[in-house]
Amino acid sequence: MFSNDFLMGLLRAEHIVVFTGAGISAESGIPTFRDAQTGLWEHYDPHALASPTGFIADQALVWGWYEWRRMQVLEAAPNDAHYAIAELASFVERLTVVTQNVDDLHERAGSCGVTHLHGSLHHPRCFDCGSSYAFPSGLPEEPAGGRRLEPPRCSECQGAIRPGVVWFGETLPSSAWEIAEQAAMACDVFFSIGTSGLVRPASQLPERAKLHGAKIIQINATSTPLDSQVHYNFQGRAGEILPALLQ
Ligand code: BJW
Ligand code: ZN
Repeated sequence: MFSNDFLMGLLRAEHIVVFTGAGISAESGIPTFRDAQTGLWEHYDPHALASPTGFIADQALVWGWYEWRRMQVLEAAPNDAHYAIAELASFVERLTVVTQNVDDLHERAGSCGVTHLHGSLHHPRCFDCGSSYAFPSGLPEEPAGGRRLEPPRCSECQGAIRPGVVWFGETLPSSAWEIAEQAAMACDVFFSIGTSGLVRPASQLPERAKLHGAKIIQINATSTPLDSQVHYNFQGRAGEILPALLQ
């Protein structure tokens, strides 16, 4: 499956960036956003659920939906793709993992210093004053499976607590974006794994890396707009392709 040129390029790399999207967690049972039939946006309205205006319009709908998704993640386990990426760190001088995912499956597989471009399900904050909050660890006794649920209130200002994710129309956390941009511009090899590449500004990272001389490798189950730009394209399941790469 992998040519000698490809493998030698990887071995010589001083800095590898692994950029991931929802597809990497699909084999852990976490739904993607845009896959036909199974994608979240096939069944749920992104304007109502993933925008500040949606939260203002119906806080209980949004908070309940995100609690349902957080439960799914708590009940899921990392898959072979997450583990392969964590293992890759011991083969190369420098590995930067940048994810669009709001789950913590990279961390639970052993990756360190993961950059979350779109925030985290596990770090809610106050909608009004921005104070950070933490959930108690472990599964709650009664998971709130997609039901309407009023969000807790902020102890500082009594504002509503919101999910700690980046919604449409919101800017990405500046420190995370800076790390991702710098890493893309400095790396020799850039992996794009399990992302449709449709959401900006994250989708611009592979192009940025290529402009600065990196080899671009894509692993995705379906074709994407990146297909014509990459040096190596592996179409298939990340949980099969990545472990084969490291054998
Ligand atoms: C596998 C696999 C397996 C499956 N193995 N592969 C017009 C109107 C309004 C806004 C815009 C507009 N035009 C552009 C914008 C900007 C907007 C945007 O890009 N929209 C486009 C969708 C059009 N972007 C933003 O708003 C961003 N902010 C911004 O631009 O700020 C500046 C600004 C501010 C104000 C005004 C204007 C500009 C913020 C984007 C935030 C995205 N948020 C979400 C939700 C996060 C919270 C949550 O989880 O609910 O992030 S949307 C959703 O998409 C989520 C994901 O991180 C993101 C990317 O999705 P991803 O990961 O690529 O998943 P999929 O499902 O798309 O793809 C999965 C792939 O895996 C598929 O290809 C499968 O085939 C594959 N796969 N199984 C390998 N086993
Ligand atoms: Zn507050």
